[in-house]
Amino acid sequence: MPGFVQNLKDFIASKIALPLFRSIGKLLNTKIIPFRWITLGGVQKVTTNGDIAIFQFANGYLEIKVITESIWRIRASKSPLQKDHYSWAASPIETPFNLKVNLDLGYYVIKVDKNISQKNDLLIKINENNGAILFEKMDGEVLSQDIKAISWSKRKRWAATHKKATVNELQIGFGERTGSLAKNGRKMIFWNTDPRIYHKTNDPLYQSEPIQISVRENGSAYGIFYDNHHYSLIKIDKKKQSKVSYFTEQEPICYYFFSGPSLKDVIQQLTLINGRISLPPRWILGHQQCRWSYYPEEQVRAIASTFRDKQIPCDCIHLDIDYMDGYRSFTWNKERFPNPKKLIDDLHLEGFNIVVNTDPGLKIDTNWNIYNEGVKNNYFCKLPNGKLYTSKVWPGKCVFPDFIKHEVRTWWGSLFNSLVEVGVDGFWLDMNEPVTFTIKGTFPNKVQHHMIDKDVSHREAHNIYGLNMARATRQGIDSLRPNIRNFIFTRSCYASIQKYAASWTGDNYSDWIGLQQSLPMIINMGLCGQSIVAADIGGFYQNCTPELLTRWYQLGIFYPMCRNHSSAGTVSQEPWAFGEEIEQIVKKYIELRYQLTPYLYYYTWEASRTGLPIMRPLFMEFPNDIEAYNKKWFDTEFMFGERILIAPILNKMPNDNSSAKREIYLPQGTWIDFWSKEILKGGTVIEKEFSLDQLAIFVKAGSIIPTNPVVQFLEQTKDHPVIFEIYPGIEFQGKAYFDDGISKDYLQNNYCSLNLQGIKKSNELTIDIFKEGKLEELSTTNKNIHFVFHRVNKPLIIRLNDKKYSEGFDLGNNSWNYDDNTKMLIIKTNNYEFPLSIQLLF
Ligand code: MIG
Repeated sequence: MPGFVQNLKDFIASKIALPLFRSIGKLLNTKIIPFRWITLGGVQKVTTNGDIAIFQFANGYLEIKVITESIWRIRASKSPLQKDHYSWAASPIETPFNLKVNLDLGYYVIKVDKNISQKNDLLIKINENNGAILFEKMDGEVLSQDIKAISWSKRKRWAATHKKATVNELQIGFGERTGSLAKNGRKMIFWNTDPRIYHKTNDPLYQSEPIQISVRENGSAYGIFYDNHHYSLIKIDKKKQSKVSYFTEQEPICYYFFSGPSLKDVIQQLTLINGRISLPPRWILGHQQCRWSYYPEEQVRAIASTFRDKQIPCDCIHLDIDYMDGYRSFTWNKERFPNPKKLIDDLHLEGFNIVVNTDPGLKIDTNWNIYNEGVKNNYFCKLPNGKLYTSKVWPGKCVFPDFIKHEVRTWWGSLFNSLVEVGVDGFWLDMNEPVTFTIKGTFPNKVQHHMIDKDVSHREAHNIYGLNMARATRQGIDSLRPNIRNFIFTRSCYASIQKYAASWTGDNYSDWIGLQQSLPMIINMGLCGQSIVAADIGGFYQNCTPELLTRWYQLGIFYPMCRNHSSAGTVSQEPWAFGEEIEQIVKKYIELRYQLTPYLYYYTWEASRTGLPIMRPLFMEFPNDIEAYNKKWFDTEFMFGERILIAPILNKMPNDNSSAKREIYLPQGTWIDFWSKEILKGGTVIEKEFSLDQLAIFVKAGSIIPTNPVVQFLEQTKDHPVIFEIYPGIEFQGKAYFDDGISKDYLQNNYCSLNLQGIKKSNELTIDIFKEGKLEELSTTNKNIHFVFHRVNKPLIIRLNDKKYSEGFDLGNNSWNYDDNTKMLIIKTNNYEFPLSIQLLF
């Protein structure tokens, strides 16, 4: 076929046919919000029972339940509420509290029954005439207020709430969405979709996390988790004082309210209910390489050896769908991969971990035991007439496991045995929105799922299909490999997914918008509790360019998970794909990620304990800095943990130029330029040019950042010293976390976490290091620690606990040296005990 005909065909397919199909598909999935609504009406009866208060209205019932002083649950229904409430996301939590209700000036005031309340405790007021709810803190700050009481559509079973926000409140969270971090002015649908379109207003994408977090310029924040997994929608109007309307096809409507008072508090409260990540294996923090698809086996080996030959660090290679036999999940294509076990064993020896892709659609093939077993045991989704539901996906005609059903989850989990046996390290779940190759793009509503004790339509189970696939996989693999921190990541999910799996932002495009959007997207997903998220570095669809790949790595090395991935049919985009110059720059940044892994590892561990994200919006760390709430900054800069600020280049360089210019806001305080160690005053905007190899990184003054030397894969760090980089300041702070990186032994206290604190006085600088956890050392094989003080005066004497040392002392690995030019002091020691006190005397 002549080239131009092919090009024309491609053009028509991608610019006309695809968007047309997608628009029709979207229409088929869209639901129209009803017009006529009934609200609660006046209160008729109030009963309290321990932690619960129930209000009976003219037109419905409202239940208020306290969980903690700052977490309350609201449920409402047209008919009396059932006592037990089942949630696919929230864990039931025993509460020690009781409620008390008073009628005061037309409002029922509901408080926790205790003698002394704190100013941040939450109380709720309910209007006795119309049922509107008001959420207030004990100190009088109104957090949220119904503009209209909870209401029901006259026909069908929709429920709605309409709440008023204060002036200039930012509405963030809402899971995986395109566009700015703040969703003020947006309409957002909760209906898991494989979108194919990824521009700034396209909605929805693959995941549903109905979580609203509201932040104010005074630093106060509150959150709402609308725990309704049915088709739902949030509309936020554009005015300065926004109205947030929430509609769901579910009844009873249920939501949790989190009263903060700070953003960090809200996230801890939310993740107390929805769960937190379990600590992943350390290798997932390394660089990961993927492509649709690497095959046959020789190509996988070639990719692996290219990384090692070129000394570009890499911890993991992903195998996309083409490793399978006819796209049958859990099988291998024998021609392409004759001996998977041998391949994986060999790659393990080279320090690579292997992740494989698995899809839910299972091929109809009566010669395949997995298909036969599923049919025999009723594991697949059916139609109302009892016949199997079938549709096309990659393997051709498929059936689909009903993950909503308990036995199916157990069965599915056990199927991973064959992959675990050949040594597969991680599991990648795809197409679980679920996708079918039809115009609607997913199952028809009539498909049946078995939910606890009844059959429900797909309409009801759609948004929790991916969540339950991930849950089944997690439970299966954890029971196959009980003492390993197993790694699973998924494309589709519902809120609380972090308990089971990490995720990535799906099929983005190799364009500048794709790069720009990944920043607010990953932050918002993190705020919803998903601490480990990746966006495809370099972009998935379309051809990446050398400049885009470089800038994408400069941002991507700070994603919680750093994975290069691209679609079949696009140009290669491995770090070396665009020649020597780009390769060297990309390598330098991947190496930087490896140097910073001890710092990243600490924040990953923290995420598992508090739910706090790794990539943070500026206003999370600087809640009292008004400029931190400026979209210009929060959409283009972020904090990596508590101490490092990143301001990436997100735009193409002008054609006649060899650098890109950008403005950077440095929040209040003192900052150190990571590269030059120059000291800068915060609360200011700086403007700078960045050539292709440059990236703006700033460290908060007084930070102590744990790092390690560049290694090719993270397992090697155990043979190297840990280096604490100490940035100039008056007060010093840092944290670090160490364990074996792979087992669950850390849960038995087999870890070492360090808290470093210090202070500088006129002729003395002291750093005290306190340890938590049973491990005596930082790793089982290496005991060496280096302390690198930047921009410090030369000390006369150094003291480690009670031992005094003068310059250059050398007792094996113990020494200190000072460089007058750079004003850098390096102390090396392997002879220490915690608590350790380091004193520099000037
Ligand atoms: O229909 O497995 O988002 O990462 O490379 C496409 C092939 C199916 C979609 C995933 C993408 C993956 C691709 N998959």
